[in-house]
Amino acid sequence: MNRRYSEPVITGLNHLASGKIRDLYAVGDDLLLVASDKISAFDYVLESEIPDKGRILTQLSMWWFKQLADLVPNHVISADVDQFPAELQPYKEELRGRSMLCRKLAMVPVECVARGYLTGSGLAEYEKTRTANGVQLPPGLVDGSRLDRPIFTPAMKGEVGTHDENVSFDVMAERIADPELAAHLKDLTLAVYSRAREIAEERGIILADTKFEFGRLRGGTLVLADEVLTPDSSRFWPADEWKPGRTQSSFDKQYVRDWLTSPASGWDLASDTPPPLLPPEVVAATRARYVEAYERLTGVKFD
Ligand code: Q0Z
Repeated sequence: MNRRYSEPVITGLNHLASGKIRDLYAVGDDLLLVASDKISAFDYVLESEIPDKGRILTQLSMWWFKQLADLVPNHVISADVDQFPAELQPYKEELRGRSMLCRKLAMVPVECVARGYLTGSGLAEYEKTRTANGVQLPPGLVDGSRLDRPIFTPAMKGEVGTHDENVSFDVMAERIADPELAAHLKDLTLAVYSRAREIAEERGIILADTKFEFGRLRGGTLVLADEVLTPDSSRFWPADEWKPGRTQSSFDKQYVRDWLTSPASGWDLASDTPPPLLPPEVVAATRARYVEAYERLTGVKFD
């Protein structure tokens, strides 16, 4: 697959790592997580950016951390650039709204996925064996079916360049060699997801599934890390379009996917060539969807 990784956006900072669309820097003993405006689709990072996407997703993550604070502590020290350490002040306008200063944790090497609706890799396994990550599910479920009881479907790093591998709870517990930690991860993941699913549902957004990352403080306290419950770490579906039995519309990326796979784009998904630039109207419509998700969930206008 032809993936292009971003250059670290802020020269002058101690760059540690980059994801497809985010960058991580060391700041003293802490970490700075910076969200870009980049967007991925069909496993490509697109040439076009979505204005304000990094700020929207960072503010949404911060809002969720506050909603969840009674269930789990989180890694955030501050997302207010005016409170950042002196060494970051030269970059504050670049960082404003889209960065979080975080405690550095010992990360648990498990992608903690919760699913409240069946789709994607969960559906694929279900269709073969009526299980997801080894968990038995009721008969008759189809793409997009709601699960009355959300399930924990952990994933772990496979070979480099491949997607994470879904594993059963027992395999995950074996691999981390800590059954108590495994049980704690499952309980926290399901508690946090269930709370979030309920909140989102009240606001017309289906949070089909989500991925959490946890780490531990010195002393062992389990802490929720990374970004949380954004459209980049979760599947968001518009509730008013939900119809089990077909691929659901993506709350945020549907315009991008529809245009890229339409004749208008001139692009062939099977071609192994990178996707073209998005037309301005697709960029604008997509930005509007991110803003709408933020505003519907938080009830706050995005400035
Ligand atoms: C998160 C990632 C990104 C690349 C490491 N609080 C933490 N303590 C220790 N490690 C991490 C965190 Cl959040 C950590 N990632 C994911 C984010 C770019 C990779 F922006 N990697």
